[in-house]
Amino acid sequence: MGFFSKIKSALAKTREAFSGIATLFGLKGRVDQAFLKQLEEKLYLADVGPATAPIVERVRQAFLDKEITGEVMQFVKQEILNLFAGLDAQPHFAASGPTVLMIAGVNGSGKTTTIAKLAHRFQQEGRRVILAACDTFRAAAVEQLTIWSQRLQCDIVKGQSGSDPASVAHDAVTAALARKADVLIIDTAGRLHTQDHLMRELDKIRRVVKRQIPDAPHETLLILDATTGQNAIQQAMQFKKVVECTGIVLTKLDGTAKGGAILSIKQKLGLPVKFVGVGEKIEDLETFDANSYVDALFTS
Ligand SMILES: Nc1nc2c(ncn2[C@@H]2O[C@H](COP(=O)(O)OP(=O)(O)OP(=O)(O)O)[C@@H](O)[C@H]2O)c(=O)[nH]1
Ligand SMILES: [Mg+2]
Repeated sequence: MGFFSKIKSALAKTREAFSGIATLFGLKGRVDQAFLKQLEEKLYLADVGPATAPIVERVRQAFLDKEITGEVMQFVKQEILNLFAGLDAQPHFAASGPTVLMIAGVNGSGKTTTIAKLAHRFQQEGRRVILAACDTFRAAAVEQLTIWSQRLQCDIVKGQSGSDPASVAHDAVTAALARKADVLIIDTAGRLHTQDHLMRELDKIRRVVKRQIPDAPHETLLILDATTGQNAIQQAMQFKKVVECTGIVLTKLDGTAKGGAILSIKQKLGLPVKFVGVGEKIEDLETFDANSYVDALFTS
């Protein structure tokens, strides 16, 4: 399945929310206050959030008192697409030597699952992957990642339970360099933004990694659970204050009607969505493509 069909089925519930919007454009009538009100309501229902008002305002300016036509829908689609403009959704790789990816996000957002999916994807591309189990707070977290490494048949570097995550990261970078790995993916604890010391630790991991590979981590991906909609964005804003993030992975896009929240990510965070999680299986991770996303939203 290509991105379009996958994203289309993953967005089933979000599309239900959007289908109301698509229906609006099929109505006979005019772009008047009542129409604009309905457009606004429906965008909010899809959890588009703060991006809603500017979209409605632009439609008002461009079309007030004109007939509702396909042109209006095209305009709204383009407005939505513009929300993603100017951000590079491509993952970055090191020019030479191992690419280091650091994965951060709150408990249960889907970090470990996403790491497995990313590892699988990179392996499919012929890259040699090593995992670093830097979530040393929970023994179960290390076990979970170990099971994935066995399934994926890739190396994993881990420490004793409760050991210093930054020292595990250090060992992992050493291993990645020695074994000439292409990609090192670092799992981190599910941090709550209120836990100051945990945030400081993320920073410490970062610094330790940099000491060995100055331009690493090449990506610091923040994992956000799409089912929490606008809350995920609030969470990300807290994270961003302390951790330098380079992109977002939006997980669990399947099974939520809040997929519209993605539209306010750039506005609120200024970060690109690089990948989306569309299911629990290892292959259920897609690179994000704004055109397909917007087309899928408006396809019945
Ligand atoms: N449906 C769906 N479920 C997902 C997706 N990504 C992750 N999950 C599920 O979300 C749950 C939590 O995932 P984990 O990967 O363990 O999350 P985590 O962030 O590592 O959690 P902690 O280690 O506890 O902080 C698991 O049941 C996953 O199967 C997705 O894209 N779609
Ligand atoms: Mg985990």
